[in-house]
Amino acid sequence: MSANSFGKLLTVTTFGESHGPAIGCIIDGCPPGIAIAPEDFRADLSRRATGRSRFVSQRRESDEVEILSGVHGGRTTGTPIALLIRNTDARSKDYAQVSQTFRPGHADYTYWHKYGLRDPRGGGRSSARETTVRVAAAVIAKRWLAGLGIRVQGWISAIGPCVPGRIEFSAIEDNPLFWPDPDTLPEVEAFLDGLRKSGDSIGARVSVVAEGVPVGLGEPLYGKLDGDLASALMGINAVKAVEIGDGVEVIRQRGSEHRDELTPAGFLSNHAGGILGGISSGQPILAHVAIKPTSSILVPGRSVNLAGEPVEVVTRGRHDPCVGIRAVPIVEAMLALVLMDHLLRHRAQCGDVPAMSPRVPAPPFQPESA
Ligand code: EPS
Repeated sequence: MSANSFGKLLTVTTFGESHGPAIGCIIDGCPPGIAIAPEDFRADLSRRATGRSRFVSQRRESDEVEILSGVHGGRTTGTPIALLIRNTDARSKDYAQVSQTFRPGHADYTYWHKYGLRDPRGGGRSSARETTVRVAAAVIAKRWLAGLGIRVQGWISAIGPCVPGRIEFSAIEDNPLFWPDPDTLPEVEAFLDGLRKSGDSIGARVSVVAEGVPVGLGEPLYGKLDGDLASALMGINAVKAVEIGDGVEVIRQRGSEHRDELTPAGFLSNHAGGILGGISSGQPILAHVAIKPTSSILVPGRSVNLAGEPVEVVTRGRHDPCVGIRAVPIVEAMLALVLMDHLLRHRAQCGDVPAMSPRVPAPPFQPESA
């Protein structure tokens, strides 16, 4: 499988560049009969879109999805689904300077050295634009998962030094930052405003939970659910770390603290993040992703040009001060696609039983403890 495709039974191949005519994807292996229409993509695509608030890139794209194949009469047919989104607001002149140099911290450098040439306009494939079609593909996956009682929700769990005091699920979609704590929202907004004025950028932590996932998804040893999830999440541009459950905190934990004890009524905790031995436990799947600060910033930085001479780089254009904000629906998308792929894989090998009915019930997800 090529490096632009992921999944085993449900595969998604993305194509296109940020400043090319269009971006798109091919979804193969999708079960027939899922109801889907072009307007069904709008809600999730607008959650990820640029131009939604002063805290994100001001590029304006309509992100209208054209369904080219695989859907007839409003339902998936089981044949490859092709989705296309045209780029309508690329401003390539912003990249004239970048074409002769390397932005410090950007993939400019490695793409150039690997391929010996690059499409500098908009960062090409290294742009966040590519993630649009992953989110589109996952609209179909989320719909299929919802039919099985599985729901995926992401939120921002840190922006630089700002951490939410609590996680209120009902508040996440009420603000463009996906910030789950209304009390500390003004503080984060003030922080981001100051950052924008300084021309700098900041990193972020995105958390995601999938509830209603049955026990039994994931295959030892090279098809572990957490292994595939980590690969899918790390495959998002700008991701520098992935954690499952308590993640790096396990370093400080004792066995007696970390283990999730069992009673006939179910698990008593979820330090494992819903995955034991690479296989889902029936508990909520919980993952966290660290997103680096955007490298295209106005703060001058040292670099070299294509001739290897020292230069000072200042990157102008319509860049995100915190690209992690828009990553929330992308992280949800990758989790949904991995879960759908693994559900299909589980069915192919084991059939629906017993994975579709957990033997030990899981307690509901407690956002406060995330
Ligand atoms: C991006 C730079 C900006 C963002 C873009 C990601 O685009 P431009 O090349 O026009 O300056 O707007 O994000 C999107 C267009 C999008 O849809 O996510 C980058 O360098 O990654």
